Amino acid sequence: MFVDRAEIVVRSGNGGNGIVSFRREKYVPAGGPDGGNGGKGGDVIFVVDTGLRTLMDFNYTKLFKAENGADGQSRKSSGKNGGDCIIRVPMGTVIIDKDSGNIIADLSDKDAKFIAAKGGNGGKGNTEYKSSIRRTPTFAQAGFKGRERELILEIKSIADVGLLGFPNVGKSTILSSMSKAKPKVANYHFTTLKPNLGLVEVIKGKSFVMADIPGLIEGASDGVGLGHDFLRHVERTRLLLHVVDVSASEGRNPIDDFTIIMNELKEYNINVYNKPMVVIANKTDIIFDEAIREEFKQFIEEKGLKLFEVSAVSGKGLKEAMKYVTTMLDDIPVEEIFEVVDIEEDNYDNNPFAINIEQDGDVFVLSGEGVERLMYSTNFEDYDSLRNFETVLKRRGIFDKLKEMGIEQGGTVRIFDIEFEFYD
Ligand SMILES: Nc1nc2c(ncn2[C@@H]2O[C@H](COP(=O)(O)OP(=O)(O)OP(=O)(O)O)[C@@H](O)[C@H]2O)c(=O)[nH]1
Ligand SMILES: [Mg+2]
Repeated sequence: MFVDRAEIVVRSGNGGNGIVSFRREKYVPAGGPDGGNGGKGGDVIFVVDTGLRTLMDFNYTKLFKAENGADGQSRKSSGKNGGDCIIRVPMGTVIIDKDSGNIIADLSDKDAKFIAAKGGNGGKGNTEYKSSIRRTPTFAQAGFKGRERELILEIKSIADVGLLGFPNVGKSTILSSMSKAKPKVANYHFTTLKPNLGLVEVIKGKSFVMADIPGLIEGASDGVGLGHDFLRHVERTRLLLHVVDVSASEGRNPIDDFTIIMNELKEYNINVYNKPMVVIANKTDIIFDEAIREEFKQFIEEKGLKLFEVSAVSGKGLKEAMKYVTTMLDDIPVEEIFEVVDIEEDNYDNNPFAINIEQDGDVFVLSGEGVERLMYSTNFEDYDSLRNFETVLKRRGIFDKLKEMGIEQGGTVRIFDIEFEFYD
């Protein structure tokens, strides 16, 4: 089954904690602080891998984690940074933030790279808190948290190979016989109104995505028979399989069919016209005029195009055609077959200093990552550390906010399950 959409969860690494440590040397009774900083958490980074075609692998792995940074060490050694998590995706992958529904990245370039989740910074060790008035800081800073987010991946490229031709020539039959796709097949025109995608693998390990494009008719380049909509699908393929009913079962001559379609391609867009093309002469099982078939064969070969004579219902000749196509694709770059999409701003409120205040009766409750880390960083038995705790809250305007909200001297502030009395 061809998968062009996947949902995954990514998680960047937490920053390591800074630590409290003091030099311990022989004959030096009270050494200075030497606690090192925590290492940075790893990022989650998307990169393009031009060898990939589908998002199939994301069916098996759903969670992608970067490493956490290590805690600091004594002797002012910083903790090791966490390793990044590199996610390889096919070119043309669009990344959508599941929460907001915004498109946040468009990896349509072979060198495209996108950091979807930044790792948290490491916390500072107690060495960093040393100052002229605080010679032996007994507190350190907790590491900053990484970030977890749900993402949707989508590929906009519709296929490597597009089956095109007049209606009813057997395009959907070819797709269903060469892949697990089950497009509707019926003996009338415009059975297919939207492309169906199938994964074709006739050479092991070398699969490609094939689409049956709705039938084109004369005037398609002017919009006749939804021509424009259909032709747009062809634009985003690397190779065209031009299918012709060589049995002339509907009374048209295959050379005319071929010529009309080529004219429409040229009118529509010269780049489409110039795409690599392989010709499939289909319905060879019901040929009643060998001359028509022979004439068509000559006509195509004179153009220097490769022709395969097949029967899609019996499957005869199809495998060889697909093998040829597989090899041909090796030499056709996945260039710019993608539409440019509008990228929304990746606005994520990732303020690691954020502190929320809520009122619970008379009690003022502080929460948020900022306060969580501050708590973790504080040594409540230590006067200096407590002073630092207070200073940080003041500096971030929390005291002012509390007063605005009407806290009295001696009022209660709660952080997690610890309650403090408020004095300004
Ligand atoms: N005898 C014979 N009939 C075929 C062959 N290939 C397809 N058909 C028949 O031709 C009819 C049309 O086949 P489809 O595969 O639906 O054709 P299509 O090109 O996808 O048609 P649209 O989607 O309408 O453009 C069906 O009745 C098929 O069974 C073939 O090799 N031999
Ligand atoms: Mg069809």
